[in-house]
Amino acid sequence: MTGSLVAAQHAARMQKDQNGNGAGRGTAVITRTQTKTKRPSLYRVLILNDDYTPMEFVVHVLERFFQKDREAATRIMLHVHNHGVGECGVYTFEVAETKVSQVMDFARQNQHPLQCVMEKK
Ligand code: TYC
Repeated sequence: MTGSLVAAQHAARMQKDQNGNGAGRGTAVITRTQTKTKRPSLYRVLILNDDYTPMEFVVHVLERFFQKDREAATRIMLHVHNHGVGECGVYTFEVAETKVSQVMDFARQNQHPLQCVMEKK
């Protein structure tokens, strides 16, 4: 066998397939069976201070919708009272949206002007 034929056969065996795999010809490779996972964007849910909503109502909101114990709820409420705004929790978009709606509906039902908003982290 000539040297050039041996070299051509070797080159054919080493040829990469269309997926860029170098295992040899006639191979098929599944490049990705699993869908690529992406971390979801996160959103802060915030409450705003006002002059009229009772402190006890805000503490109740934090316990009821944000699973805070009384101590944590009181700390957050006082932070908002003193600084104007504070974080209730961090959630994915749909959960944050639901929390905001629940708080706004509950405040309105009880005729308090409490405001709740979300912001992208
Ligand atoms: N500033 C209110 C008051 O003095 C209490 C309050 C706290 C209201 C937090 C809203 O998000 C709030 N009664």
